[in-house]
Amino acid sequence: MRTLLKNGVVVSGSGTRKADVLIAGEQIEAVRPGIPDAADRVIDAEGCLLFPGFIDAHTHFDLDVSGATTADNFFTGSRAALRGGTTTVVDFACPNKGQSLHDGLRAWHRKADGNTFCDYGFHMTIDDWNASIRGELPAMFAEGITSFKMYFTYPAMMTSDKEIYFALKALKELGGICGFHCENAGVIDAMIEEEKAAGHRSPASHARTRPPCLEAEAVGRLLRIAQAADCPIVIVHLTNGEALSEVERARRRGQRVYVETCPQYLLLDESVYFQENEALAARYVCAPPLRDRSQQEILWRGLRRGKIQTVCTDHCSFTLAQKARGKDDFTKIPGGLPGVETRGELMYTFGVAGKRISAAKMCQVLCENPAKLYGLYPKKGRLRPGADADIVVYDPAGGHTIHAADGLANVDYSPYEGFAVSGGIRQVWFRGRLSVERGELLEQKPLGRYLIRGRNAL
Ligand code: DUC
Ligand code: ZN
Repeated sequence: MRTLLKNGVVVSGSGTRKADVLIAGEQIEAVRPGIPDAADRVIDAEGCLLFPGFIDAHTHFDLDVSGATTADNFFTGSRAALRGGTTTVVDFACPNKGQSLHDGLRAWHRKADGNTFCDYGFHMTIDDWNASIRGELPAMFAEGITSFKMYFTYPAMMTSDKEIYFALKALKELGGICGFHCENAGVIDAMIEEEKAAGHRSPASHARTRPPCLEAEAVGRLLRIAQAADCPIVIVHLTNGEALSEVERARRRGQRVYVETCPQYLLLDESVYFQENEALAARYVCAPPLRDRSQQEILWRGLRRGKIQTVCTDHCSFTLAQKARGKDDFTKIPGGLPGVETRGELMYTFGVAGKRISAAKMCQVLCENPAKLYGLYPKKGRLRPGADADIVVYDPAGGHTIHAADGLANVDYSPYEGFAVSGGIRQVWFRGRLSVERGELLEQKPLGRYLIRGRNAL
C-alpha cells in the first residue's frame, strides 16, 4: 500500500519546506516536491504542517504512586497519546525496592505488551544500588534500555548521593544516560512538618513545602556529582529559572547536561493551589509543583535558545476521586497530571501560533531531540526516507476548545479545560496507517511495538 501526502509543509528541526511525502507500507519512501500521483491513496495536505510523530519520553502508565494506581494504563494512556499525535512513548519501568531490574522489566512488559496503541520503550528506574543491580545493567542495554531514572525524593525510590555517583560511573562506562527527579527530600520533609504543626492541610501547602530553591539545590548537587563521575545527565521536568541557572553554570564548566520541561510548567502557574475550592486545587498537585507565573517566560526563552532540549508530559493521571484522598491532608493527594493527549496542540497553540517558538523548534523538542537523546533516531523523529511513517498532519486553520469529556484519557478532568486550541490535528499516521482523523481514533486494536533503543546521539 502506497500513500501520498501532497502539498503539505514538512517540518524538521532545521526548518520547513513545501514537499510531498510518499509512504510505502510502514515507512517513508520519499520526501520531495512534485512526487507523481501514482499511489494507492492520495491525500491533499495543502495548508497543513507535517510533523514527525511526536515522542513523549516521560509517561507513567499503570504506576502505583503513594498507594494509588494511575488512572491510565498502557491501553487508555497510549490511546490518548496517539489521538494527540504521539506515536511513541517512553515509560518508566519501575521495580519495587528490593526487586531486580529484570523483575521491573518483566512487570512493565506484562503491562504494556499487546496493550499499547503507539510504539513504546522503557526507561529503567534505579531505586537501589548494589553489585547485583550493577551486574544487571549490560543486560538492560541488550533489552533495548539505554536510559535510566533516579530520584532525589520519594522514600520508595530515592537513592543517596553515593549511590548516584556509583550508578553514574557505571552508566558512563556503558554509554547510558540517566534522568533525575531533582528536589531536596530532607528539607521538604522538614517544611511539611512545619506546615502540619501550623495546622495547614490544604493543597496550598503542597506548593509552599516544595519551593524552587529546593529543586535548584538538588539540580546543583546532582550536577556536581555528575561532574565528579564525569557523566552526562538529563534533568527531567525542570520548572524554574534558578534550576536552569545551575545547568548553565555546569555547561560553562564543560558538562553535558540535557533538560526536559513539561507543558504544565510552560502554561499553568501556582495560583491554582491557592484558590478557595480545595478540591479544584488538588487537581493540580504534582511534583515539582507548578511555579510562579514569571517562570513560564524563562522556560519559553530556554526553549528558544536551545537551553532546554525536550518537552515531555510526565503524564501521571489520577481521577478526581483519587485526588480526593488527600482532602484532609495535602501529602496524601496522589501527585501527577494528565497531559499525554494535549501536548502537541498546546505546544502548537501557545508556542508556534503564540510566536514563542518556531515550528522547527517545536519539531526539535517534541520529535527530533527526544529521538536522538533516547536512541530512536533516525527511525523516529524525522520525516525522511527509511524512517517510520509516523506523521502528524496539523491544520493551522480553525480551532477548538479542550474539554476532558472529549478526551480518551481515563480521567475525569483536564488541567487545560477550556483552553482554546489554534487549528488542530487533522490526521495521525502511525507506521503508515491512518490512525486518527479529525479527532477520531480509527484503531480498534493496540498495534504498538516495543522499541529496542540505541544510545544517546544528541
Ligand atoms: N511527579 C509527579 O507529580 N507524579 C509522578 C512522578 C513525578 O515525578
Ligand atoms: Zn515523572
